[in-house]
Amino acid sequence: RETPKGGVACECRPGFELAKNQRDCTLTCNYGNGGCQHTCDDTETGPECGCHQKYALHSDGKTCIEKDEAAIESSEYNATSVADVDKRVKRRLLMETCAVNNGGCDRTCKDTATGVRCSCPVGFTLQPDGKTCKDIDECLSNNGGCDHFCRNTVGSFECSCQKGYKLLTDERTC
Ligand SMILES: [Ca+2]
Repeated sequence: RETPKGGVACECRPGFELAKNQRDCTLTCNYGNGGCQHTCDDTETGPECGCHQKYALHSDGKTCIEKDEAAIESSEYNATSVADVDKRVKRRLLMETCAVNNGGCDRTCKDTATGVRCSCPVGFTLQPDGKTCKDIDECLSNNGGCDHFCRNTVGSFECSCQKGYKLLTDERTC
């Protein structure tokens, strides 16, 4: 742009600002959000990126990552790529919901703040894997309370009596 005094003055494209040397153009938040993923603040030294709550600024100064992932990132410094972190978040979200594959639970699945929690119906016990339900063999303990014979069934058990005896209505006593 020509100035009234006969010289030239530089101008910048929209979103850029003329630098102090009156020649260079510097990026501002008005152009592509200053390269920031979330928030952008114009400062003397250029755009400064910020992140929404629960997010932390990545070491690249532009990208925002989930805060607990940021902790993982610093402990696993080899896997700093944002793509890797994204994959990990998605994988974890997919795994930790009862909506997908019943959360890996054999029977009952419940979504909790710390992830899924599996549980089993009466007569079954949750295995150390936290997912599988196994029938309890009631007959192993005190013969299941049966007077004579005890027969384990899936989810329950049955008492029966020797020949000549009849099972009473308590289904234990002969
Ligand atoms: Ca049983």
